[in-house]
Amino acid sequence: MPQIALITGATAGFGKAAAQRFVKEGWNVVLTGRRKDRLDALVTELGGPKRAHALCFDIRDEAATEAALAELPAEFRAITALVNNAGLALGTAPAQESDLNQWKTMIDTNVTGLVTITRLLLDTLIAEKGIIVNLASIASNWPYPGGNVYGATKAFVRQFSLGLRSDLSAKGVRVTSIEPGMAESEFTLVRTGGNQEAYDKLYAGANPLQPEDIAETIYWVASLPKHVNINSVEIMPVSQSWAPFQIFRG
Ligand code: NDP
Ligand code: 8X3
Repeated sequence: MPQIALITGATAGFGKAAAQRFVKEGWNVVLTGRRKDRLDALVTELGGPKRAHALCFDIRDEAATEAALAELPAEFRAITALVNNAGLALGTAPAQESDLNQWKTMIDTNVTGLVTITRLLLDTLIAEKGIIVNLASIASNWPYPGGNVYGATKAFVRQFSLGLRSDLSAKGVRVTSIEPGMAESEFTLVRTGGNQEAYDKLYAGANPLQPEDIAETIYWVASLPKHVNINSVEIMPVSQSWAPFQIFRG
């Protein structure tokens, strides 16, 4: 029987690339996201309903998440890998100029949504001795101007991953926090409200990470022998590194 990976946020970017990678390696996948047309197209691309099953729901909605999981056909229920990838950043303004609704959307999606689906699937993951792969960020580890709430949600994801590790090691469930730096995807269009100029400027000449690079890492941690746990992986493009601390001189 093929192993099953449930990948949240599979309509674009890392999630879509991860779904393609897992299926290429013989796994079957459950794909989630809000854009049904993209989910349906990906199911077809991945080989149809025997290989992939789509669940269309908003991860911020607990009842919808629970109902979607309850609808899973028997052959997609034995989930051995949960890839908590759905997430977003909204805005790059300093805190004092930020929109509170954007902050709440990031918290509801990146924190509450991720925690909810994880809790709903924990019994299954324990029964399967599975793995949870959480998409954190370099923003979990390194603050930057305008990163305020986005970075805080990703710091939560990293710390939640390590806490889950502590609780689940006796159950044989592995947990990994993946912390990517600059990667080219719709992420920047979402963050900037669809600003193509900002997108082009950010990635120009930077040779950023690509979704396939992250999919490779997700698949790698999931496919290691069951006694090996990668706790966290921080990944940047070679072009990205650290800068000196900023000094405000009043
Ligand atoms: P994309 O914008 O390309 O993809 C984001 C995915 O999340 C989409 O499939 C989207 O699906 C899904 N999603 C967003 N909000 C919701 C929601 N409310 N309900 C259900 N699904 C939702 O971004 P990336 O692939 O780049 O990012 C994936 C993850 O990696 C995110 O958690 C992001 O924070 C993180 N990350 C990204 C980095 C980057 O530079 N790109 C670097 C480090 C981490 P849909 O819109 O169809 O619902
Ligand atoms: C995305 C990476 O540096 O834009 O998580 O926060 S960054």
